[in-house]
Amino acid sequence: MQEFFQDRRNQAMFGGSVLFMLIFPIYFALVPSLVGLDDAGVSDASGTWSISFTEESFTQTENTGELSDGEAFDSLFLLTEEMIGESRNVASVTIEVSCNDNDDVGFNDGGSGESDLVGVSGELQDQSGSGDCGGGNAFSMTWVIVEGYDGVTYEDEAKMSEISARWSDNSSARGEWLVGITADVVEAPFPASIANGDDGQDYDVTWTAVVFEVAMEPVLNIDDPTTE
Ligand SMILES: [Ca+2]
Ligand SMILES: [Ca+2]
Repeated sequence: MQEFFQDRRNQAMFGGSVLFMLIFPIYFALVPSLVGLDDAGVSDASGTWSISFTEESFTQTENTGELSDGEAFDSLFLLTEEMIGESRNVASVTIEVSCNDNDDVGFNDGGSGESDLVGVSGELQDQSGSGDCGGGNAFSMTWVIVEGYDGVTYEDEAKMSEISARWSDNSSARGEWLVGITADVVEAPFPASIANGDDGQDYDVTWTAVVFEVAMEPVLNIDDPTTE
């Protein structure tokens, strides 16, 4: 046996065999999760995982049409369980409202908005915002559903169930999102308004929901015995 190990080539072969003896049982124990056979036992496997994300965005755009000063428009965005899918989570929902007041010069319009999330699942806080037309968005609101989501792959040593829980949206954000947009039309005082008049403003509205799926792959960081 000692002679066997004196040969450097035999040492390497033996080390390689040990390495595969270790890797294969681990690999096959994890195969069901790799191919998506997610039963309770497997889903709670612990170890070092490479966690990655597949992302999809749902976008809805609309224009409010011409609103007079103080007039309101209800913008609705429906985010359904069917759109999200069972294995995916909602990272965030954003509404952006922009306008371009080209009706008059020197009397820039603006707008304001207020959410009503009574038709949305989860404990989400209502928001409000306001701003001027031109120069980017008049206002925007973002609801972060899964804190810290950035879509970047990372490694973690944990149970699969812990990682899943970390990235869960807890079934919130589903339903009918509503933001009421109110026009703030500014025009030159009379009699300048005769020449420089402005009796309305329209607003572009963009809703974006970011939805993602988590994938976990085992990281096999077993020390190679041939290099020890
Ligand atoms: Ca104006
Ligand atoms: Ca206007």
